[in-house]
Parts: sequence; structure tokens; C-alpha cells
Amino acid sequence: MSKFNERKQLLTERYEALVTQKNEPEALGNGVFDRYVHPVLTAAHAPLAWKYDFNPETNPFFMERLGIHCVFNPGAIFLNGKYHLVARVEGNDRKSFFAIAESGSPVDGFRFWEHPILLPETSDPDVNVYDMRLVQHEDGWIYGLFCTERKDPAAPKGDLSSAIAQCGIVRTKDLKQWERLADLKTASNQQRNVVLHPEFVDGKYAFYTRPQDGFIDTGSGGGIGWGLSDTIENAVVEREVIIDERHYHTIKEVKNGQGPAPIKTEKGWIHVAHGVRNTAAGLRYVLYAFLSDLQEPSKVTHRPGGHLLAPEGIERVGDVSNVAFCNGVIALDNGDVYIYYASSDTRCHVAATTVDQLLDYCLNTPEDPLRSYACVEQRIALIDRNLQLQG
Ligand code: M1P
Repeated sequence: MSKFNERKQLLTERYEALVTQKNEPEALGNGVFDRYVHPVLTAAHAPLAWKYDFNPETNPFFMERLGIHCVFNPGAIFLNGKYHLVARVEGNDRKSFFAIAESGSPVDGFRFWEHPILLPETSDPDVNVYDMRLVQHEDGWIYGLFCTERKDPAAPKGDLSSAIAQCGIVRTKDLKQWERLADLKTASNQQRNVVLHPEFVDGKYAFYTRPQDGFIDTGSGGGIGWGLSDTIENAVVEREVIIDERHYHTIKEVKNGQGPAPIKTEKGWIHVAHGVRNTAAGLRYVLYAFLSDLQEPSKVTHRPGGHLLAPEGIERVGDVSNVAFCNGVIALDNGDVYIYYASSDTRCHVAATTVDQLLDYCLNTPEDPLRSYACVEQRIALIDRNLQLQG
């Protein structure tokens, strides 16, 4: 058999084994959610046709021509009875793009559609696009809000890293035809992690934002912001208020950002977000949760202390290590919730939970008391209650 045929056959077999691999929850879990053992999407889930030239004349070694480096930070939506992930796919050339993977199961069997999304550009083309948040809005459209990045025109000569990040907006009815709208306008130099609230608020489109001064540093900005816009076609948030602030010596001391659109429940809106702190080994990203008022979604009512989910084991290692990031959840009508999160900017995972569990977590996990002494008092109170129960 030729090198070409041998490699093509072996790689096809390996690919099929990967995409048909069954997933299973880890034993016991923590009572809040069940992590699944295998990632749901990785770079190896990218179809061979995306990477290899299938012509033996022009590719006798069956060599990768356009490599895929990682697949992470997926938006998520349940549509037409199928689970859809709009993943951030990064080629070996460092450019990210979006591609849809679909499965009949929430935890395994995800296969990419034949083609990635050719996202329409604005008159000022994006250099890089990533982290789409999908929202089924009550106006009837599915919106995808994502980060669009372009070189900072004010960067000094020779600075080829500084960028301006802003919020791009597309909409669709079927995940196939995408209409590009104008980028969101706010007063902030930089916007990442912008999310559309699924319902109108005071008759307007409502956005969770993350204003910051620099591309990486929040500067005087930061925190999860909130603002309203009259229209979505040319969305402008004139007044931005911070609804979830950063705080010294917490899991969100450096920065934080709204994850996916919040989940509506009888007791309020459940939010999954990410918090970032600094360490000697660099930034560490974890997920946290909070609850906001059902009628006034910008009013946070419960702030469970600490992280909801932190990167563990192999999740801690990757292209950007020590990162857990989430911009996609699926909440089903029966109360089941699937949290799709990525680890270390490399691969996508799923953790299963329910609205009841997340509500219990938000309503009954004490807030971070912000000082070691007060944390010990909090823990002693728990121990003493338990000792009393044990008699
Ligand atoms: O590398 C970690 C994450 O960094 C950014 O998140 P934030 O804006 O909160 O710093 C994003 O680029 C995200 O995609 C990435 O996972």
C-alpha cells in the first residue's frame, strides 16, 4: 500500500474511533455538577478534509497542509432536537474561526459540519474572531456575539501585539445563513466577553459587557458591565454600569467576564462567568456563578464565594495553561443543564448539572468573606452545625 493510502486509512480509522467514543461522568463528582471524562471536542475532531490534501499526486506523503492547533471556547445551543457547539477553531496560523459541531447527545458524538462558518466581515475586516455567545432572543433571532480583534492603529511602530478588541454581532435563524450587523459601540477602548440578554429589558436590547482600558490589562476598568441599546442593527450602549466588580484577593481580582447568556429560572437568572487572578505561574482562569433578579437581571442577588469549576489534571495544561473558560451552556426544558467549558485554550469539555443544583449552589453557598479570619469563622460555623447534627 502506498504511503498516501496507508496514512489516509489509519488516520480515518483513528478519527472515526475518536468521534464515536462514548463519554461517561467521573465517579461521584462534587454534588454541584458531574464532569465528563473525555473532552467533547479537540483539535483531532477537525475533519481530515480540513487539513489534508486528498490528492495523491500533489500530496504523496499524505501530509497536513493546513493544520488545526486547538478547538476551544464553544458557544452552545439546542436546536431542532440537536446539541450544537459553535467552537473557536484555531489554525496553525493562529487565526481563529468558528465551526459548528452537532450531536444527538449532549456529552459525546460531536461531529463538525462539512464547512466552517465563513463569517461575513464589516467594512473594517476582523483580523481574528473568537468566543461566540449564542442567544436565542425573544425577538425571534439567534444572535452570535463574539470578539473581533484588529491591530491597534495607535500602537507604536514595531509593536505588533497591541490590538483593539470589540464586540461583533451576527444573527441567524438556522445556524447556516449568518447576517453581520454593525459592531457594538460603547465608550470603552476594549470590549471582550460581551453577551446579549435573551429578553428585552425596558423594551431595549440588554448587554453584559466587559469594559477595560488595555487589551490584556483592565486598568481602571473591568468587572461585568451592563447597558441597554434601542436597536440591535446599530447597537450602541451609552451608559454602562458595573454589576459584578473585581475584588482584591479573590478569584476575580485581575478580571472577570460574563460566560454565556444567563439561564432563566423561577428564582432569578443563573450566570456562569469567569474570574482571573494572578500567580507566579501567570494568570489563572476559573468559572464562578452568581444569581440575579428575575425582574431586574442587572441586580445581583446572590454571589457564592470562590470558584464553581477550576481547571483540574490535564485541563491545567495547554496552549495557555491554567485556564477554564465557558461561553456556552445548554439548559433543557426538563431542567438539565450542560456546561460546555474549555481548558487551557486547547479543548472543550462538558459538565452536567441541573437548574435545581445550580440554584441550590447559588442560594446556599456563602459569599466570600474576603479575609482569612472571617473564612475560618465561616467554616467553624459549618463544622459546629454538623457536630450538633451528629449529636
Ligand atoms: O487565554 C484565556 C482567555 O483570555 C481571554 O479572556 P479575557 O478577555 O477574560 O482575558 C479570551 O481571549 C479567551 O478567549 C481566552 O480563553
